[in-house]
Amino acid sequence: MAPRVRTRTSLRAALSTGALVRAAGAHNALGASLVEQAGFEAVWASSFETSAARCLPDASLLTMSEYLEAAAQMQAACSVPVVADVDTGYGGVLNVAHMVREYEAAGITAVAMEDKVFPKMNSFVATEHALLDTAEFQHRLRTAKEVQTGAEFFLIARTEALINGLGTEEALHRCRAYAEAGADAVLVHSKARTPAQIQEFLRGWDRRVPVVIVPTTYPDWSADEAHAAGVSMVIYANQALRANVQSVRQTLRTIYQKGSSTGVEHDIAPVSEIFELQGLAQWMELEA
Ligand code: SPV
Ligand code: MG
Repeated sequence: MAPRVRTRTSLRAALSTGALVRAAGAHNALGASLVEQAGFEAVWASSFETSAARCLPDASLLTMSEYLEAAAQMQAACSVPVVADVDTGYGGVLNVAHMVREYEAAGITAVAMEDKVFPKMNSFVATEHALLDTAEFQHRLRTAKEVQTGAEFFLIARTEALINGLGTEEALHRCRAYAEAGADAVLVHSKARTPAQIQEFLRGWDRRVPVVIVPTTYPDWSADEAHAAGVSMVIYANQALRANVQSVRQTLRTIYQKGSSTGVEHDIAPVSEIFELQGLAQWMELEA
């Protein structure tokens, strides 16, 4: 039991103010804490990061329980909401129902589910990215909303239409259908190098539910610009993981080559900061 008292805000509450919600990706509690400390309003429990943390491709290889355990550990360490990336919902309609029950029971109040066929592959991998029928995905969304028990539970419906190579019209058609089926927000993903596709989508969107984007391949479009264009939530899905890989690699290389850690001491966090992230002072108070 962590002795820290945490005030949880829900994603629903954060989005209801109309302010932009910024999320950043993580794969464990430590990463999620760093996201929160940096000021982000939400943590993205990324399937890409969670898979990479196991040195596995983001290809539906881990089970729902493994993704849930990671997301729940992140939520336990944070007071901002964790938005769990639940891929395709881990199977058919019944798997989706089971997923919603399990995630809610574990304290996760926001999930993002995508309209690809299981097993899915990460959106940036050059492969087919087959989509589910719109009606079938609507069925899954309706089921998810039907079985949710808490009023705060928030369902983001993600379309991979643009990832598949279908145009903006198909993405709009699907997102309208998903909103009709009860989705609380839509996520329109793009792997284009500019925000043009997303901007076209936003011009055609009637704003019936909030729009979420993941600007990995079009990083020059700022959060403020996206917000002004009608985006409600921006997810920086994997930058922390990539920063981690680069800096750890560099640090270890230097220590190994120099035969001491002197040269990196100024570039790495002091042990006292790790104590802080561990909540050590509170634990020691508890003992006293
Ligand atoms: C993730 O971070 O797992 C995502 C975003 O779903 S992407 O990797 O772009 O598919
Ligand atoms: Mg993912």
